[in-house]
Amino acid sequence: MKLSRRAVLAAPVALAACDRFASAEPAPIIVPPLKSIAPCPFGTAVKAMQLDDAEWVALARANVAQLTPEWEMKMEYILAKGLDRPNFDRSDHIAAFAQANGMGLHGHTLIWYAQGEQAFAGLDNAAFDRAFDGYIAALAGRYRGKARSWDVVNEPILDDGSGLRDCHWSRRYGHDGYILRAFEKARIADPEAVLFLNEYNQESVPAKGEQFLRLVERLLKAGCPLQGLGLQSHLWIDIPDGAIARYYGQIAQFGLPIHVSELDCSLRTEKRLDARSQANRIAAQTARVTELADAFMALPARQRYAFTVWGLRDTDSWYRQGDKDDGRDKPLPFDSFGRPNPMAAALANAFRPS
Ligand code: 9MR
Repeated sequence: MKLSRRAVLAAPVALAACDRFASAEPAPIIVPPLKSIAPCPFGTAVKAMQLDDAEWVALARANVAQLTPEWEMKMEYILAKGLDRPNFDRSDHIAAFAQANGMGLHGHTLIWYAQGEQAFAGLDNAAFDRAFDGYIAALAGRYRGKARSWDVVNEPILDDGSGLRDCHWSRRYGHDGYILRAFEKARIADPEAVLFLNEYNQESVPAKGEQFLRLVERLLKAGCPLQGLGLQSHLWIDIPDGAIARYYGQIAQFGLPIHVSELDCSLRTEKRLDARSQANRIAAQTARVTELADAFMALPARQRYAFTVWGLRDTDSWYRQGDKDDGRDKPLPFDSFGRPNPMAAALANAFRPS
């Protein structure tokens, strides 16, 4: 029964409680390897440099069955030297590591409003078309048979959900037009890969979720080879209770595979005065992650495509890089030493069959 399972995993090691020498250190959290209990491939984002970090490699081999390149399969890296000098060295390295370790590879991302503006600047229409189609053909074609799926288009919707973003792609092909074109070209480049539309805040910002559902409807009606829906799931602790579960009830209607594609849950809030303790924030995080994982588990098995976290250790997170790092956020399932966080226990509890 669910409650008792949760209690077991979250409970301190019983012996420690009886030991008069027990320290005040919280008892270790013990979880099975996440890939062994997830209902589908359990994945993580990866940066090529992590492949040289023995601790990261050991944690990944134990827990994950699939990799998503965090940034080195994007235009910002591949086209850094220009359209005519694409650089696939790091994405090749990640793909080879995945293959050597029996892990799946999820391609991220072919077309994104945030990338490629500089590389495509100044092209006339015919050259733009050649470059757009050629990029997708080159990248998706290169990993044909290696990537099991692709985020073909990333984040097309405005943050407030009021419509689709204007960008260099939409200015040439129209708002739905660039998405349709990208999917068609990806389909040709790799006829077997599962093609995803990927977006954040669908389950947390109702207007954005609504806009995503309408976009999916239009694309399917237009004959787009869209085959999967990516919910990035960059969660935060104050998402209202029930919002995530409600959205899963709506998005499941299409019958398409769903990928939790970039899960993390920041403990930070934007409230200027927020005196909540770290323990209180972690309890809220557990509630949000549990709601998400339970909603995913409630999908029909054929719709549970993969479940990916956006990094393994807190210190691997984009929230903990550079200026953004407050030194305290714990958005991921493992701490900086690779020990399970409460988030790992929340996932394990949701994944394990009752
Ligand atoms: O985590 C990624 C970070 O390392 C990169 O610098 C950044 C820009 O490429 O992208 C981050 O990942 C984003 C993902 O590609 C799309 N959804 C939001 C993610 C977090 O910003």
